[in-house]
Amino acid sequence: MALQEINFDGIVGPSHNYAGLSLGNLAATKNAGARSYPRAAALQGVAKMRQNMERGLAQGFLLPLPRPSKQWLDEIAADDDTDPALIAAAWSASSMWTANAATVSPAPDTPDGICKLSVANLVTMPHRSMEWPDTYDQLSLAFADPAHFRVMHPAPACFGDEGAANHMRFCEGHGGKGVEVFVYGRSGGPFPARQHEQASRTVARRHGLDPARTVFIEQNPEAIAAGAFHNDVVAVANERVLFTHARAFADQSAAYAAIRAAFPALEVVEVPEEAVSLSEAIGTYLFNSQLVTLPDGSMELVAPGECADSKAVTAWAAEAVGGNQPIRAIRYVDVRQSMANGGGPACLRLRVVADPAKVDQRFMLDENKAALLEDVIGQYWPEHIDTGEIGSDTLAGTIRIARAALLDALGITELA
Ligand code: SUG
Repeated sequence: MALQEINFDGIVGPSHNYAGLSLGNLAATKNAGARSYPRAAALQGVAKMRQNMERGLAQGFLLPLPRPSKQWLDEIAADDDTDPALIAAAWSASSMWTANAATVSPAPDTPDGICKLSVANLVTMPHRSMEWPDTYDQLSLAFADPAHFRVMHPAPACFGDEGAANHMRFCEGHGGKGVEVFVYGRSGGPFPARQHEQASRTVARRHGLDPARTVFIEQNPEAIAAGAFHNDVVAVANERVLFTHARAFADQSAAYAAIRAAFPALEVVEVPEEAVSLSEAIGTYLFNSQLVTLPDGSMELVAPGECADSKAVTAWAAEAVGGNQPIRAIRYVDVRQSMANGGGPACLRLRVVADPAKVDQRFMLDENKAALLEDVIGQYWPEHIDTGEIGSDTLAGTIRIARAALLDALGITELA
């Protein structure tokens, strides 16, 4: 069985907008009320997927969830006097950030050799808390083969869980046994700690992970307070490499020691505060890059275009990349529409180590399907949305038709 890392990118939904719903997510807050461009946003996402696919990486995708959510609006008994933020919650396209869809423990890490996917409850933010039932249905369809996958319900809602955004896996090669690292928050100054320790521990127990190969680390409260609402804003892992800001964890050297005790081959690429400050790291999303292993075995950082505009980041990259550390190249991608809501290249993808042949093929990308996605998006996705249009019946109709056209084109009618 050929286990590979497959990146499942979320297709940016036709309701993509900037309602400023995520407290502690500085980009989303700063851009509240701005005009969004859903068509451009979704095409930027497809272009990123295409680039990764063209480099020989396995690429899948997940579909936007049904929005505006009728169920949510019914549940809160929305009326004309309801807080606009609660109405806007029903319209968020936040499921595009599939790093928050689930936590994935690949087959080599679980006792029964079945890949476990625990859907995240995302309870800290109202607009995200409504995602999980539809995410569960979609993952159950994409990963339906019970001989290889088990999709699991979220951890109890009293423990906030934000999925793979706070989870890292170290291994010699993706298909081998891994050491899984869960990063949780305890406090974050004025902002909520969205990943609770007990959610991480619950997921690890449910996946049956070997305690000797499982590590729990606290996120630096200063990082949360500075806008790192998920750990993947300040650290990313690939195979034996941890690429991290020096202020990502509550106790940085203890964090490295704990990982190294379970995974002695660990290589840390740490970016010091003097090279790239925490606030510059959060502003550019340097650590929300995808760190990928190319078919020739070398590692590439797929970084947001915003990094290319930062003197500090480009100076760091000029010295580090090609130097005495394992990241051999840096490639900038334009995902500016997603970035303006606090979602970089790594937020937009859920990593699943599996045999691509065992996944429902309708969720795997190839050249024809990429062209099909571009056609449907070009034809149906709204060109722009102003926040004042949120709540409009006409726009709701356009958004529903757009999603239906996509499901129809892909033949994924079970999710209609
Ligand atoms: O949950 N933004 C998302 C961004 C998620 C990024 N994901 C990772 N770091 N893995 C969030 O804060 C803003 C949407 C709005 O305001 O409508 C938003 O939900």
